[in-house]
Amino acid sequence: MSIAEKLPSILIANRGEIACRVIRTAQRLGLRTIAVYSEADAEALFVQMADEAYPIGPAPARESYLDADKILAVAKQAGAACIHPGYGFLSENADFAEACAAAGIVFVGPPASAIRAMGLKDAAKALVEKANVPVVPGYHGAEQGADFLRGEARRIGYPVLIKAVAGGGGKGMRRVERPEDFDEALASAQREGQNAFGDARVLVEKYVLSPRHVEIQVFGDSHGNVVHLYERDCSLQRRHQKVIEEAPAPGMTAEVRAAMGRAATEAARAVGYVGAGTVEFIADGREGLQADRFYFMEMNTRLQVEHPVTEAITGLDLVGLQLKVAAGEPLGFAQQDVRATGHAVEARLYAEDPEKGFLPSTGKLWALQFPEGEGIRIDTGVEAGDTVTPFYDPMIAKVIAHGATRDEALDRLGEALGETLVAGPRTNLAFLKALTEAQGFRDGPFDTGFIERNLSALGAEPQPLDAAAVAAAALQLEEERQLAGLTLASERADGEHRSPWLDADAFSLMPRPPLGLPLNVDGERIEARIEWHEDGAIVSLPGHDIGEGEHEVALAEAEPGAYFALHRGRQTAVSLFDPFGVDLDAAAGSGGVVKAPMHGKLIALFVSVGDAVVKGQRLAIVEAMKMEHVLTAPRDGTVSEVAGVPGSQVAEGAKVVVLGE
Ligand code: MV4
Repeated sequence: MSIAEKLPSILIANRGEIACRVIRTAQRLGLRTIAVYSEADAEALFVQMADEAYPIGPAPARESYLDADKILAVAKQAGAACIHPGYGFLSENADFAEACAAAGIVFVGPPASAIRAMGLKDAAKALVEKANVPVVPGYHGAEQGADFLRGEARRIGYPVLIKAVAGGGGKGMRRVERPEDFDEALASAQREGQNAFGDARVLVEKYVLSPRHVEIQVFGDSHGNVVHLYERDCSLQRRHQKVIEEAPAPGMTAEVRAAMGRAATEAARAVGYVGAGTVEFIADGREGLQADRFYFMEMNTRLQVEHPVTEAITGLDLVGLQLKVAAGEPLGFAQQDVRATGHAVEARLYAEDPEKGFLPSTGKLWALQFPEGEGIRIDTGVEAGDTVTPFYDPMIAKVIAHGATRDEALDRLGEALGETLVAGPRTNLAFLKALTEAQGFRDGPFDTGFIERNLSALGAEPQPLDAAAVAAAALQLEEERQLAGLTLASERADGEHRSPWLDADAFSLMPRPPLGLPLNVDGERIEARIEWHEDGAIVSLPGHDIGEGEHEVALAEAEPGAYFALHRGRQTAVSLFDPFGVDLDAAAGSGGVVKAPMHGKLIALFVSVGDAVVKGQRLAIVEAMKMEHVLTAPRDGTVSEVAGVPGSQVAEGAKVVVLGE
């Protein structure tokens, strides 16, 4: 019996690229696909792709993609045989998995008991330790008093890491170097754990130095088979957000792979695992990967964002395998049948601004274009014209490259990124391209601190004006201005209302004088000077070197007279200067205004009006997306204004503290 005979229809309880990804395989296998969507996603690609689609509520995830009851009601109404949760949202919600089963709908994922067993860090560690899986030395017990835990930290030896028991993704995690810093770090980790997960309990571990994140993809079926599909290296992260993932891991040996693969499948067996899962290890990377220097971190009981690199090297369709296993069939292959070919890398293209501390960026995608090429795969859930909203993860696409060697894969990835065009929101495109070329990443070994140590070399700091981009846009705008017959104030100095240079006859008779074209460049007024010569025009910008352009500038029109000039992965917004259209706030620069990085809650304020502060001093803490963001002074100064009191909500970009001289 085929998969589609056992599971004729599937509801995808997710959105964006992963919903598209699941739909593609489900349709290939002949399943009827059912999408659910929030008000923000009515026009989204995944809704268009699905055979059927049902609205499930307002944009905030809590009222739509996280509303288990609503999704189950739709599943019953539409007659869905199974539900694929994707990643995030309800994917690791044991209650939801159970509710599906109770409704007679197959949950495409592990049994609820396995999700629960791996959900709590301390319990999961104790459990896998019994199955002979190595765990980091530490205290994972119930006693939570500060004095006791400080004693445990001393016993374990500094540096230590305090982690919220219910944590994940770095939330509620504090590295402590010295005993005297222990209490403050403990209080902060407990507070974050309480706020984010409603659980203030922590565990204390030895801090693994030069940590590398290596994870093993595992698969189980309902017949007791468990295999692993090699490893992925996800060490290239920033603040626990993966940036580039790859398979296999650089420096992996057959011996370490066998040991890690065995540990991962043992961990999976220990909880009766069925379906796709990932066992995360942390490896001490100081002397290369070693069979006795990796430790179980956690198990993710879902399909992961980075699964395409595993698909690229193994040639397997992991969603197809999930459906096969969900239909009750055996995997159909054994460990020794799993082969890997070549090397694969994945880069996550995000709507965020590396030049502004990776702040999420939103807005309409005026242009979006991806290349095709040998070994290139693009997984995306958006198209030109869509809007990146603040409601969901701002990932625009995953760019995946496969090659015979790591170098070839990285070359292909870099080339693909170079041919990718995005206009509208700021993106990390240039940053990703720089990473593919970074010597330290190319040569290895690199650990999870690589990005943070190389921010400047990777261009993740304010960059000077892209004069080549502005020049290209200036010429385009000037050409359009001539075609439209618009005159500039400077051309009207003599009282004429029509420039003689817009008149074809006059143009042919006289040499054309240089022109000063007033522009709005990313909210700043800049005058471009255009000079005409026999073989074309030359643009110069006062105080800026345009340089020889070996890289093409692509122009994406936003509205008449306004362009995004795309150049080397960066964008510059250029329009004819309109004094009433300028964002004065942006043009003035932030100076001493310290703003909330995201929508959130002000949970601590350390200064009041009149306080003298020094650059880098902590001013306030904003809690957003369940994480604490410390706001620091951008320079020395005196506090001239404090907006808000602890406990109050702050909007993204709202000023929190203002510094005077
Ligand atoms: C650690 C560690 C060092 N020692 N545990 C970060 C997220 C969470 N999954 C576990 N993490 C870490 N746990 C010990 N005992 C360093 C990290 C860590 C890290 C781990 C994986 C990937 C990126 C990381 C970045 C910083 C810290």
